[in-house]
Amino acid sequence: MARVILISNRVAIPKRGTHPGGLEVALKATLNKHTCVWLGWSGEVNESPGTQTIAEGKNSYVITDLRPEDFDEYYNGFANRVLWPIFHYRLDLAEFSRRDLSGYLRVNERFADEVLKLLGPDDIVWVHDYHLIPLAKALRARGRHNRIGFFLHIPLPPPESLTAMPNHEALIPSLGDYDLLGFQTDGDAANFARYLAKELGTPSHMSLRLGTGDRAMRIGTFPVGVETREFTRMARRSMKTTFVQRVVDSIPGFLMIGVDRLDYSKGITLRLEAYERFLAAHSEWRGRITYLQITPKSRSQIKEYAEMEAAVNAAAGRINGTYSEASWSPVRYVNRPYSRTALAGMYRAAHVGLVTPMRDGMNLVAKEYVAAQDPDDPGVLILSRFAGAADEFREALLVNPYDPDAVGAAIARAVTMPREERMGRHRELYAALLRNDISKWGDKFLKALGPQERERGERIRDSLVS
Ligand code: ADQ
Repeated sequence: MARVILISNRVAIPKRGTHPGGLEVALKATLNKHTCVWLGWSGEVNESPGTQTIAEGKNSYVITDLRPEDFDEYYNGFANRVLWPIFHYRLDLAEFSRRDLSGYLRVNERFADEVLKLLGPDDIVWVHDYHLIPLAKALRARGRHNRIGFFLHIPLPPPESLTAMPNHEALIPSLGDYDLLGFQTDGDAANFARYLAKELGTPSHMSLRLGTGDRAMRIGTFPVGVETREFTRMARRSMKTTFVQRVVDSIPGFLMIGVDRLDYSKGITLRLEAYERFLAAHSEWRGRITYLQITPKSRSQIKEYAEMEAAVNAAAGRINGTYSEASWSPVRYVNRPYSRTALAGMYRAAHVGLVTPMRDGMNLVAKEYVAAQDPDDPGVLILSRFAGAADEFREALLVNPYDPDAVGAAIARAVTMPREERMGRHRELYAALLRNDISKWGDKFLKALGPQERERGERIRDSLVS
């Protein structure tokens, strides 16, 4: 079988403790089954960037540094100040500059040069996420005809928003140089098809001829999942550890948990407001529920993130100032990461999982929370209807995160939900998790991308991959 070349902004090297979100877990099965090379940014910034190759069993990891201007223009600039907000439906937060765009394109060219050094003719290339949209185009320009797939981990907005991005006319159609485009939900895939129909006049049924030569690009939906049964076992074991027991013992009454990177897309400020309304309307719960919000900081160099950090601090401080007593604080706000095991145990200990992003590609926290529950006495998941996970999790308490009163009412419903109902909902949610277990995710994508599919010719071109 051909090698799989994985390319993403950050690389998770085993035993080095790097945590690029859920990507490491998502790619675990692929890394185990195939011979892989995983290439990306080392996380280091310096004037004379180097590239390092680390062998680990049959796989290898190629990490390359960024120059200071690359870090500013590519990472903090175009990727996180333009693509991230626009793709999360936040046109108001996008700050476009031509300099950042050219930095973004330059780093993509550099990544393409690095890939070229190791790419064999039969290798399959799998590119991840919004940082690397033009990578296939850069590889095609270097004469490479390998199968190249792209998976977008974040949402794709409707064309009405996407077209507000300066230079979208060049960037978005460059996705046509991939053989397969994977999205988290059917809604994202449909938004992309609508963009193509509107902007390029491509027929909007999902068989697309775009890009160079006679290649047919296809699009499909591949919802990211978690390692369900393994996570359940981990949560069960972790619940018994001294660490989790201490957390449990330190909390009078019910525990409600939120776990997110500190990011405006996650809706943490409005979520706190919802909890405040719940406490105001339900005085009987004061002293009997604690909301633990675990939120490691991210992208702090970007102004919008620093502002949001201040807003979250202020909201948590206000609620604690208003409602705390000597023996109880309503909010416990923690700015640090925890191990996966510790998180699993805390999820299991929590009576309510509060996951209310304003917009999210999938949201793995919602899935981890469900996987962690005790099926005989499960907690209740409150989930934003704007998380990709809501497509699969119809039995969660689905809420509109823009409506703090409704989220507050959902908290009241969750803490009083009878056990039978909790068990019934959990059964359905768990079944949904198993249907899209992460162990099958990589295979589904690679199978759809692989050369065996190409040989089947026209028939494949006419089908939507799912
Ligand atoms: P993220 O925006 O990073 O991912 P999410 O899907 O919630 O969001 O994944 C976060 C991961 O980080 C989870 O596995 C979670 O356990 C972990 N994490 C969060 N806080 C932590 C903490 N304090 N300590 C340790 N670990 C923590 C992007 C997209 C999502 C999409 C994923 C995967 O934005 O929509 O679901 O990629 O495709």
